[in-house]
Amino acid sequence: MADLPAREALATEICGIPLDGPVLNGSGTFDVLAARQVFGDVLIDEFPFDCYVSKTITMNPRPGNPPYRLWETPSGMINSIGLPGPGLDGFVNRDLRLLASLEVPLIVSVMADCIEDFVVLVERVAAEDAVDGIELNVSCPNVHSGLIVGEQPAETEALLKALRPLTAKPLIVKLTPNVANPHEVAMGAEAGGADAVSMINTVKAAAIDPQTSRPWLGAGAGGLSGPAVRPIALAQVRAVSAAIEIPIIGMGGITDAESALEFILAGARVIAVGTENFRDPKAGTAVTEGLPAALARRGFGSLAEAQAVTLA
Ligand code: RRO
Repeated sequence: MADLPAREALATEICGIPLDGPVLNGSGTFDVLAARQVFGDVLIDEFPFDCYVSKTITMNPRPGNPPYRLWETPSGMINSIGLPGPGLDGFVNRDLRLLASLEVPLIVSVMADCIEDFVVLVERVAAEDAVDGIELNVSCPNVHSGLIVGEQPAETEALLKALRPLTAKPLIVKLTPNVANPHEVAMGAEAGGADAVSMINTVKAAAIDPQTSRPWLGAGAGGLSGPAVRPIALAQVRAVSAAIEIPIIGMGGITDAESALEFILAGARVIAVGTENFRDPKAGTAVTEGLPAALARRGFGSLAEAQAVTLA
């Protein structure tokens, strides 16, 4: 076993944003505002992530989907949250103030159902000094807006071509796993000028209420996440990393340092913890603390050495 890498050996970057380590949160899986209400400043002062990704922001306030919104599965969870949120004004005027006080870089996730609204969201969010990057959520399984941009390579490329001139800040495209060839959508994002892709969003899924024999989730169906989807995510990260040059933020069922490292070895530059945050709000910290030993076990002296591995 190699010597245990020091904490500094986890330092990295994504799209030019310097990071103390490779651990982000998946959008919508760690609500800083709620965490402060429940846990006080503990989780803010010892923040579990090296970069914070906001929940997805929409143009107008939304109530979200009708209940029920969650269903636990073997090794996973189905959600059908449906993007509840304060809308763009509410986010910029209220939530962003707290997020700006975090001591880590901030990526804001946005979603719209037409290019015009994406333009408004990106222009407004990019103008905020506190925002280091923007994630374009083109892959939510829980909103029925007609065309899902992220399922079509040409639509994804056209969206990026419209947004790219609006800002020099990094644009990250959140990919859906619910297509036969995610690498083609990733190539569309790259051709349109994206700086990175993040993957995977949740896998389309449903659950039946044992009492009523009707769909459990209020919206009928939702998205599966957690360790159950990890092998799917790893396969897709491998396929996408072979097809594009821009970096990948890898996620899908990461629970610990070992599973985080699997994503790095599959081709992700950095990783995000999602569903595990619901079980343990300090899961991000646990991943970071376990990484030096996980790297050493595989003979790596730093994160950079693992990032440099290209699997055949
Ligand atoms: O809010 C949601 O229901 C949701 C979103 Br925006 C997403 O991107 N992925 C997901 O599983 N749920």
